[in-house]
Amino acid sequence: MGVEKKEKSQPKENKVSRRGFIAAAVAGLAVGGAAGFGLSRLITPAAPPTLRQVEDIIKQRNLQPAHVVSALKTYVPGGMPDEFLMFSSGGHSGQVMVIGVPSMRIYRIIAVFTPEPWQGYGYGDVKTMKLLEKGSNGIRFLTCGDTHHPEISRTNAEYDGEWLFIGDKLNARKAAISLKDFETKDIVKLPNTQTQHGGACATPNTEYVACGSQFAAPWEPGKGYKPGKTYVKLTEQNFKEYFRGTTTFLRFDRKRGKFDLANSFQIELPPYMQDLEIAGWGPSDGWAFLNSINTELAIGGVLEGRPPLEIAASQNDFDYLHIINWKKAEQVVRQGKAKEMNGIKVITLETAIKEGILFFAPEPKSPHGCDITASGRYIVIGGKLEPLVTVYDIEKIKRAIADQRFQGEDPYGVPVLRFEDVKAAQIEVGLGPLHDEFDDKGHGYVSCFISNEVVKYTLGPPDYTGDKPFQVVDRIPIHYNIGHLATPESNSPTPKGKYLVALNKWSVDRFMNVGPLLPQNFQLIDISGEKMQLLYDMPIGIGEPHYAKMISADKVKPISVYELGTDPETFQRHAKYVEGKVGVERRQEDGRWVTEVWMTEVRSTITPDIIRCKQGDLLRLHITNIETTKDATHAFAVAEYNIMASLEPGETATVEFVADKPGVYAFYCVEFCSPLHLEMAGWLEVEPA
Ligand code: CUK
Ligand code: CUA
Repeated sequence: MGVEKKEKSQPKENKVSRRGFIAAAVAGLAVGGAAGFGLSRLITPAAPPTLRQVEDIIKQRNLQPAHVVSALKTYVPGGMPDEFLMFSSGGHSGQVMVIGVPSMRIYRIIAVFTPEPWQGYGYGDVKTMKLLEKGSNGIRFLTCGDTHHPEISRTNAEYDGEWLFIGDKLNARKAAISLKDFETKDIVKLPNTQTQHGGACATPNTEYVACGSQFAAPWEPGKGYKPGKTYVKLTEQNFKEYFRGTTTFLRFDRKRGKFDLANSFQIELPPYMQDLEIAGWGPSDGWAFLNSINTELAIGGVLEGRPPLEIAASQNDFDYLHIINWKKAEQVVRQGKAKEMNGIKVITLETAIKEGILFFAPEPKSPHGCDITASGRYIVIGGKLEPLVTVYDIEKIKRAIADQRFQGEDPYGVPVLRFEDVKAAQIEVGLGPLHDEFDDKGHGYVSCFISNEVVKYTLGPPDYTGDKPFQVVDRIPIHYNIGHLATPESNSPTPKGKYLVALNKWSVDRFMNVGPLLPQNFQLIDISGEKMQLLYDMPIGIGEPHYAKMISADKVKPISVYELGTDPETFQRHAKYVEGKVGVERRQEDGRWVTEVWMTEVRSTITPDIIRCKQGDLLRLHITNIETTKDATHAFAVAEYNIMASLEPGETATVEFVADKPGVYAFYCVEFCSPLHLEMAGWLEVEPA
């Protein structure tokens, strides 16, 4: 009675709204988000701040006018878009980061080579388990990677915003990520290759994604390299004779979102350390370029009386820029002149030389980076150990090759062009130049690791038509140890200029001390004017980014809700989705017991909420998130079983595991999706065998 009385004394609307609220929550709160926005509109906004108040804040916070300008140039209010999206490698986190520019906010971390529970990647969701398994090397299940160079799919050499590719240096793998839903769709292990560094670089219409190896792998002549099988005793002599590098041209099937090894090819390369690779357009269409280090063929061996690799690999004044005629290579493969090795057609070094596919040009000295200017005419290499940027001219390269003007051959018989014949310019920049990016006005920007700066220079015609080509025009200090840098749509025919992000390895004193392992530092620099201007320092605390690709945000057009029952791997209806079906079926399959369950998730119910099976059963759960509302993601996790799936609205996923331990285990939705999210749960009963 007392309770009733109390309730009666409450204001009437309150009672009604409370009941309505629960009813709406139970019914699924179909317009949860929208209702929230409605409420906020009822609150009277505060009066706009006066200039005086702004000045007070500047004083109180000890800011300089320059800080305020930076803040005004980078602040992006909630609800407003960033101008650019930057896809950054996550280094040895094995993932990819999606960052808005100029706000420098992280929007997504895409799971690629490393299991990631929030996305339900690698924790029982069959499609992600299979992806990681397929991308492994056949000798063990790989769960770490080292991502270096992202690439965006291209149409007529322009970034088209449909696909993102990234390589794993550690295990020579390549991944394709759809920018329709920002999920990894394929991973392949490159045959005959142990490690790769050449990036992912797409040919002008994404016919191929190319990538060179890094450390040469032991190689059986005519048979190639097989992980866990190929053994060659490591000696200096054997290294020369029986180790090989590769460059792989991976065919990519856009429709299926899969790499197609059967229609890919590979070129055997000498055991130099191949480095970054890029495929050209315009005058360099049909050609790919790859730099290299360790043409000394050193193997190290400090305890065996040889100098360390670091010293032995830095003796030569010149290493070799690899110049690859991939269009010709494609023809040679079609003519049947390639040899099948471990599931891919390989053009042997001998054939590559004979058919005029592979040429070298000297490049000083232990270089780094390999970039192409907007016109497609200049190939730009960072000097690393020389304070120089070397610019090659593809017109000169093509002419020298046509005239057969060579200075000789390398020890493997690869023709070497004369440096003077192919060089366009050398620009003295700063110490430790690594990578180059370009703007829309014919400037290059080079990262200088040792002198801690970004140096801006002019290119030559047709990229830059002013009267002082190939000259340094500006420099800006960075903090500290810059590796790559990124400008919007650089390394394509139409770079956009405006911003540059310096991807710095060290942050030292730029942020709060959060322990000896410090974040990397992304520094946003305004390049719209004559002088570069530092705008913002962004800590990166998840891994060591190498390269990043930045594109106009409006080129990327992701979906927000899947059609009901979609399998994100194919964007088709999931093979096991049956509209309206929920239930448990237990039966024998090839001599083992399988408990198969059709489940749905919707605010705030998991159906069925009790699943009973017997110990030893293979549990196969087909879970559909039947929401149609944007952002209404549910997740699914089972206690003690290491199972975690994420189900975006409309998605169907199959989760599989063996119910090997008896007991009663809670399962629940892990995304706080509704007021009754805590009630969105159930039980798995595993009856002892
Ligand atoms: S590399 Cu890391 S700084 Cu892998 Cu492109 Cu140059
Ligand atoms: Cu669905 Cu919490």
